[in-house]
Amino acid sequence: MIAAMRITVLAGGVGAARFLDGLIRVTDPAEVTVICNVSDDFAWHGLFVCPDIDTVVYTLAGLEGDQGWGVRGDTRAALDELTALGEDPWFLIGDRDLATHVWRTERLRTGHPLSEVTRDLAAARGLACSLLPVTDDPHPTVVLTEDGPLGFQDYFVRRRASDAVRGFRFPGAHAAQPAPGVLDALTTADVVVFAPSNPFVSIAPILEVPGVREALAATAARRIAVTPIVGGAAIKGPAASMLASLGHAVSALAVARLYSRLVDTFVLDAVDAAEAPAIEALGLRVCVTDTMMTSGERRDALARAVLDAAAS
Ligand code: FO1
Repeated sequence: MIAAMRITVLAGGVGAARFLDGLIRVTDPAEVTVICNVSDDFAWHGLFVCPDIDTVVYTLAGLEGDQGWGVRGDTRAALDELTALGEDPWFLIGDRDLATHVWRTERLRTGHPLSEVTRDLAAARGLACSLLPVTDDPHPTVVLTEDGPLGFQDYFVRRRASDAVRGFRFPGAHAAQPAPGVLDALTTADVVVFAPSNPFVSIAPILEVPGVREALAATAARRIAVTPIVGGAAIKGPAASMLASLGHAVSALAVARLYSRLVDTFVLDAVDAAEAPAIEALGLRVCVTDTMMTSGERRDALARAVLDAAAS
């Protein structure tokens, strides 16, 4: 195990959960704080679903679904009944996962903030790290497409990310307050890691919460981003098509450009090693390693490489 450092991770999506899975095995989980995107959250049949929080919880609890989200081996009896009632089953909520949303919705309805509910969820699932939503306030992503604005899950799941993206809006951002502990976790960390997450719809909405960019600028922590793009493709999800739609190259270098004023170190996959000089020319240190987290060992190795880069 690597010597204890206080590590804060900005996280959203399956890539972040897999990175965290390795991280908590190679370092003391009690020193890890996860600041999680909430801009994918939405209401499903009146229930409050937090996909990024749940993906972290299930993955770290050893329940990771086959697709990276949901609960492994979950059944879909409730969804089949809803379908029999005439509902379109476009968003696949499994039976075990459903219990989480029922429980969370009731806790929120009775006045508990999302940060408290998330803390209790993480504890109930045995997580030893701290898990914080970036904000307790409503802070959705609106995806701007040629067909007009779409809610994130409408864009991503219902319409299978098939629309060309023109931009994003975060209409709740100006009024959102960072959740308790978020700014402290940034200012007191030894290392802040941008997980291998989508820069536009996972990391950007975290940065949009007032105070987060300032805390990142003020922290003495090493700030390290892990590439979500490997060999010109996204590890998972729509990051590659979003980069292309928005006029960027689909490359790790393009992501490094987006992050160049926010981090000091960029973790690049070995297949993209040729991009290292251009990333260094942005003023970033580069760590070249294997970033494909296709096994537990590779997740651990990536986490170790990130912590080694932080310590060097
Ligand atoms: N992603 C899909 O592509 N299709 C689904 O039906 C789906 C259901 C789902 C249920 C619970 C959950 O926590 C996540 C789910 N996801 C699904 C993933 C989710 O839409 C995305 O991973 C995140 O919002 C992007 O980070």
